[in-house]
Amino acid sequence: MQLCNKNLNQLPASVRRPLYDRSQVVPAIVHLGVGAFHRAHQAVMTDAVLASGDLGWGIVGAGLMTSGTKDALAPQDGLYTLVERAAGSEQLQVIGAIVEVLGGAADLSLVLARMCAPSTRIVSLTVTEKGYYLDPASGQLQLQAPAIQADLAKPDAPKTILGLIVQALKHRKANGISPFTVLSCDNLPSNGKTARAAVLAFARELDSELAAWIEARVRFPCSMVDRITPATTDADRAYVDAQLGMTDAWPIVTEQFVQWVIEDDFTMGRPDWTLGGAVFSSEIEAWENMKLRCLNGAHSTLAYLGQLTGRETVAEAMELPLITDLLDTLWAEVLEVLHAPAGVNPQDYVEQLKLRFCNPALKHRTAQIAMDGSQKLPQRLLATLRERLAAGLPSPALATAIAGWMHFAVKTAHTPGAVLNDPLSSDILAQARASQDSTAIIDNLLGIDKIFGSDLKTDAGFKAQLLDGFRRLAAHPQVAAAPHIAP
Ligand code: CS2
Repeated sequence: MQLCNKNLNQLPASVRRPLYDRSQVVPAIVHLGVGAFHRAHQAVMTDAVLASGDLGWGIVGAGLMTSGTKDALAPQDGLYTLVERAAGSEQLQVIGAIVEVLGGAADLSLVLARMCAPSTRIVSLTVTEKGYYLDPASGQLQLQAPAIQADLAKPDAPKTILGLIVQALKHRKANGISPFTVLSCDNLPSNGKTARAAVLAFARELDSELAAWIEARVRFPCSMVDRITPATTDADRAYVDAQLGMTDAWPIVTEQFVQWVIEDDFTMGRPDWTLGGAVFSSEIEAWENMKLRCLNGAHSTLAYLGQLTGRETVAEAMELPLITDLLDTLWAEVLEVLHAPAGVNPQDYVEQLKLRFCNPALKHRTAQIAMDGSQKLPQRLLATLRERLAAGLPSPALATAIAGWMHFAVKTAHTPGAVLNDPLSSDILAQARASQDSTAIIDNLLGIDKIFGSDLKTDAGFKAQLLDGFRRLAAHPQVAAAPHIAP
């Protein structure tokens, strides 16, 4: 027996499920990037809206790169199980907010058609940092990226989010249909502004009049999203199947904590996501910076150190004093220059993070977080570093965190068969292999301007801290750095 509409009433009583009439739900949101995070976050909050009786906000979920989610969820009528887990307590809930699932290259024209439909009021995004095709350090659109070139050459058959959004908006403008709101839910600073800049830069290459219309008419609210959501494992699937008494091809396991802070700026209305716990605020930048720098900055730091010390999960990494001591100093460096949102005590926020990271019920792999470092370091670590440098403050913990990323790159470069999951992997690996001398390694990696800009490599004080951190890690008995690094 499989999870699907007709089997909902066969679920055990302990499993929560949609009690609203799914056949009456009207799709109004097209979500690009229907991965685990979206299904643990926005889809859950939207499910709460539907459960309140407002059935006007169904989600069409689209996977742009692969049809994996569609293959799993389409036979299940878009239903999947959410497992919220803490030590000793868990709750299973079947989520019904996704009413159509599209995926893979073959469906791109359908995705575009849904985005053009007058009933679509919001296009939301979780496509990760690299899905925006922006240079991490400068924020400039990567006009030379093959996918962008392809979409500019064939704008009627777009494959990137930028191509899809601009083509759909072109259709709406030509047909007198109101523009939808573009809602970024990715971990980027001022993610709405970032999405807007990327869309406008792309549109200007094609049609300046359309670009001006988008600039004037389309809204791109910023939002801070937060829920730790590890990739689903086969063990999770087997566990959920046993609990449901039926199969679920792709359940999601997440923590109990969830936070979403959204700027209230929508062209065609929006669901009352406060029903699911979201907050509307005009202080998104402060929320986003606190989260990116405290949570994600610490996450990346412990992911690289965890990889170097053989710690497979975040909770395991949090047992190592080398890592927890470094994080304590790192958080102190972050908080010293942070502008927290009004009414929030950032020290309390950090204490809560420690508990979340230690959650033994989540198997959040350090390898998962270690991916795409080039796209993550600037907003997670380098932004604080630059503010501290400008204030004349030393940053030994931030420097050590960056040194951890460098060791991870060097080790990957020297491990036969190892793959660096990063859009800039060839640049990074080439620099990481170029020398075995610590000073030269640091110079080479710091010379990748797309990540580090051109300022940090000329800062002698920072470079001395970085070299010190790099050497300390190389010499630490618990760190398995590449063996042949010379001090
Ligand atoms: C993580 C995030 O994979 C990563 O880089 O830092 O996905 C993190 O789990 C989320 O941002 C938590 O909200």
